[in-house]
Amino acid sequence: MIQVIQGDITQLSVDAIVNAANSSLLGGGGVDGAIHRAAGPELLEACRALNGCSTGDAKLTKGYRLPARFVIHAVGPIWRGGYLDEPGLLASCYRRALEIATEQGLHTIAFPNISTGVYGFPKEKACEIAIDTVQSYLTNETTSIRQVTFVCFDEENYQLYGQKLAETD
Ligand code: AR6
Repeated sequence: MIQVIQGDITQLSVDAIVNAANSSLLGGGGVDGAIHRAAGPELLEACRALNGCSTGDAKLTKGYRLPARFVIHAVGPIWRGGYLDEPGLLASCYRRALEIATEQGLHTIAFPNISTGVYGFPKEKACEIAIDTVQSYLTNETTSIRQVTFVCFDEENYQLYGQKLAETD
């Protein structure tokens, strides 16, 4: 089951929230900053031990002070015009997050709108890639995941996700 809500992902009591991280995994602004503030300093310590993460990939930590049990740190691409495999890399980081959740036997996972903030990925295209990748994963793979929540912070993304999910229902 796929749902969309508008709000702050740090408040969610799900098995894992996904972070829109950068390849250093050492924190930043946007949703990454919010997650580190809410999780507490143990999260940064855990991230340091991971030695970074490639674009299009994801890595797991515990959730520490968050209501979520785990954080899956996914690194989306910086949009540079669309000719450097940005769509493929965005799909890849959604898929890697789902694979990690499956490896851990998790049931519920929440995603922010990866790459659509400071990384500048066009929102409509990112929304299509996110929904298509999640739908295809849930249809084609054996997984423990029962619920995927897209957490939109801004109104524009919330509208886009609502429309696209209504079309594909
Ligand atoms: N809950 C849910 N979504 C949020 C929240 C929140 N608390 N805060 C912001 N968003 P961004 P990126 C939305 O810029 O584009 C960081 O510095 C926001 O409205 O957080 O992948 C990292 O360290 C937007 O729709 O991530 C990287 O360096 C979405 O989250 C870089 O930014 C993603 O925006 C990653 O850039």
